[in-house]
Amino acid sequence: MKIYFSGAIRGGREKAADYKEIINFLEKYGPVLTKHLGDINLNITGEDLGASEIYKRDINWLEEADLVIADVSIPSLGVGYELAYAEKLVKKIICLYENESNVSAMIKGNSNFFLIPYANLNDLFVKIAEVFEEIDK
Ligand code: 6IA
Repeated sequence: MKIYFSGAIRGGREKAADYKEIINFLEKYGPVLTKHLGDINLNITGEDLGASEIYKRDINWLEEADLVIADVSIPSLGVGYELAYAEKLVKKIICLYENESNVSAMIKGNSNFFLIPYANLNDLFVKIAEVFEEIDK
């Protein structure tokens, strides 16, 4: 099962270290196509010469993915775009968010997204494992 993990870049890199741990955990279930999201050196001020290439590559990966998992704790235009795109492709979609995050109603109110609120990463990993058990059935 190929997994597309989505998380904020220009939206803010405060959770980059968490993304890295989440990606490592998800790799137990299948290859994660977007491992760079967990790269804490991916710098939001870095020169973005290849925006068009990045866009095409990410859309190809989204099309290839069996499952899209987004951390929506940090509002991000790119993550919202990817979620809407994945929804139109009728992908399985899971949205993760830390309790108390200010998540848009366009995400929280969408019955096509399976929502997983979490208190901390340990709590999240227990919940993700439960969801994968259901997917495997
Ligand atoms: O609006 P955001 O930048 O927060 O959007 C983040 C989402 O868009 C992620 O889930 C990524 O899949 C995608 N995305 C946005 N920018 C990039 C990127 N480099 N590389 C790969 N995926 C991206 C941006 C250039 C860097 C120097 C900041």
